[in-house]
Amino acid sequence: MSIKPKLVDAINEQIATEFQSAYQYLAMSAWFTRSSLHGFAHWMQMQWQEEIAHAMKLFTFLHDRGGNVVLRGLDAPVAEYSSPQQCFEEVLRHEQQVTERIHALYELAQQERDLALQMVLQWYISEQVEEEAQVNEVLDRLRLVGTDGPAIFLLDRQLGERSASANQPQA
Ligand code: OFO
Repeated sequence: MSIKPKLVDAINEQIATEFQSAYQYLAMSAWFTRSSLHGFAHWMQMQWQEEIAHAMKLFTFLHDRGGNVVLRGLDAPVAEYSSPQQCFEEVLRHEQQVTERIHALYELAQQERDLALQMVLQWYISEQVEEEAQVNEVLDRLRLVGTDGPAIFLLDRQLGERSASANQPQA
């Protein structure tokens, strides 16, 4: 069943959102590297890779359905943060917005009775639950340690051990 133009547009929009997320996390990774927090920088690079995989899953889906992938321009990401905590507050705010967008896209897929798109988006809905939970966990720890240098250093080492999530799509 061919995909409706309205859905093609909305999926292209979501592909851009995922690439924008990737771009933002890469900028955050650069900021952490400049701040000599290499574990945080690694965490952000893992996040960057995940976002690319999220974009590519929809990219492939749209092609499989006979829709045209049209890539959009990205905004320059924010490059400076006042602290690791402020940076992660931004990550949480961003992921909450992405969750809202995924939910809106799912509702559109329901209205347009596109079952295949709904199936694909169910994966994104549960992925967003995982993403927000991961970010909240780091943020809770950052709020707890405040500006305590040794505790931040310990957290940096822990975040440096992050490996790729088993729940990622094959791009
Ligand atoms: Fe693609 O999950 Fe974050 O943005």
